[in-house]
Amino acid sequence: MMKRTILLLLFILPIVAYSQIPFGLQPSFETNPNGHYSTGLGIADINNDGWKDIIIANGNDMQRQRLVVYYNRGDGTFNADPDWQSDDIDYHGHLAAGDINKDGYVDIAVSVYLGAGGFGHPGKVKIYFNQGGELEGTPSWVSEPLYSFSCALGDADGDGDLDLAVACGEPYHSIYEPGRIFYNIDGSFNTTADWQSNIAMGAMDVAFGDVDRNGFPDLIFVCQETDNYVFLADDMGNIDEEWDWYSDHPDNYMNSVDFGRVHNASFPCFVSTGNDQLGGDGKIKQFTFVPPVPQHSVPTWESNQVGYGSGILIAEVSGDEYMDLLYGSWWGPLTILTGVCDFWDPIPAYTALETSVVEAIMMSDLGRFNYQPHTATMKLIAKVGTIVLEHQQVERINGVFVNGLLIDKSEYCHAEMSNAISFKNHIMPGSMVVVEYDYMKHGDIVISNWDPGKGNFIYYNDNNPVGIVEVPAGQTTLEIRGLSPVPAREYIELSYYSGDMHGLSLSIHNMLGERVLYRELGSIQGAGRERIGLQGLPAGQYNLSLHAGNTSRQARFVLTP
Ligand SMILES: [Ca+2]
Ligand SMILES: [Ca+2]
Ligand SMILES: [Ca+2]
Ligand SMILES: [Ca+2]
Repeated sequence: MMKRTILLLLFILPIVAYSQIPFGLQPSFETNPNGHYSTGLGIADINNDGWKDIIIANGNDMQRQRLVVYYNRGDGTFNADPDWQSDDIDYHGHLAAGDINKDGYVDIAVSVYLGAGGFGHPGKVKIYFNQGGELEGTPSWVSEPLYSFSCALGDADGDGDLDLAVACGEPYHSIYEPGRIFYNIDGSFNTTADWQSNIAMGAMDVAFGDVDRNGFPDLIFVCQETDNYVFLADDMGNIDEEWDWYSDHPDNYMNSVDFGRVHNASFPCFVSTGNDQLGGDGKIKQFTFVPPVPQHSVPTWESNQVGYGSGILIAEVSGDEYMDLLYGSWWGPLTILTGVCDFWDPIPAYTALETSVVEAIMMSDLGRFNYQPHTATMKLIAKVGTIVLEHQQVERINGVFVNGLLIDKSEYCHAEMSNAISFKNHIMPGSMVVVEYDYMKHGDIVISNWDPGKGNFIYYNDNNPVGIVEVPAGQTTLEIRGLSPVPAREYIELSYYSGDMHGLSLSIHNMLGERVLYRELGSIQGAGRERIGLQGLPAGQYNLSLHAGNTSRQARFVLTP
């Protein structure tokens, strides 16, 4: 029923009025509410089938509930009820996704705001490791007690693995705590934080971002009651325990943060939603960092009043080169501001009709209809530990080459959907780095909703079809729907669609144009999958071609040793 509704909405909605914003005014899909106080949101391929799944942490400060996963049905659509749930319950806050132990499977770190006794009892942060395509039922790592509403994954010590940064504090009762970092030690963690900020904060959110552009990610905390703080990394990538910047701004009551820049020519900035439940003016603030980073600065831009501002995301949705700003609020609509110059037009370009208590907003092309392959070539003039790709939402990294050599995944790390890649061996001046990746174009919007009577929302992008596309009889179509795993090891699996009955064949060529493999797939109409063994082929880049009649489709992949 839901799929039919989606298709109808796409045709009925007045898309002319919002021609540059490709979303309908109502969610295209809503999960069953199930009484969930949904808070944490992640988009990542948990079961390694090549399709990104939706991970939701439920509970907030309302009820002890479960972490759940909705698996992608292989076409960008989802079941209305979770396909997986954790065995344990907690007052779950926000989450972070990334392959923490580098076994090829995405792991999930989750903040827990309160302890089992509720307010007055500190929560914790914990990690559910992915065991070969399924998260473990109970987290195998749990931190010391602390109040935490949010956490982030990034390289905080310049060694090319994902460390866990934790926003700490409980502003409802004016409990301030130091921010924490737990360093990744070959995939495991001490239960007591290795790093503590030298100042206590009422931090609600945390983000990694190279604020001073020294080639190493820094740490941003946004707070309620206390100021916001930035802690800079030194030239070895170690983040300072002493604060380096604070926001010069009275009555600071911030909820969520995102880091990025409005345009490739812009300086780095972070944006944060004001939430005036406890104080402040309830506006979104932007802080821009023009080097050298001062000790404190005022916002470079403010929105009109939002009120109970919550989830926020910098993403390109309007089709120009300027990043747009998506935000939500408690009992408010999804709202989109379009980027102009180095900030955002405060008059919304889009306001949804549906309201909800928005917690987190993310974007990804869930049906992989418009993954954009891109090759970034960077000649470095100074030593760096982390490179930042020009596209804000990176769907997947297909291969990383340093001075012409494909490097193994154990040599670098990146958090899911992040455009920062951190290296174990710092990249020396004069080196050439090439990154093959797919970035998001025409992404879908996913929103976690706290309302126990509302589900989580997906707004599908009007530029993409939804689900498996029905093709009228007689129309010739041929599609490569996916190649996985990326990069390939020993084999690659092709998923494809053929609209007509055709004799299908595939061939693989190396970068010299030599054909290294040819296979007949038989006469096939509809969707299919084919696993292709690659044993004996040298590591490197290859082109795969799928042929049907006079039509062919190509896709490139990387094979690692
Ligand atoms: Ca999946
Ligand atoms: Ca893992
Ligand atoms: Ca690290
Ligand atoms: Ca930095």
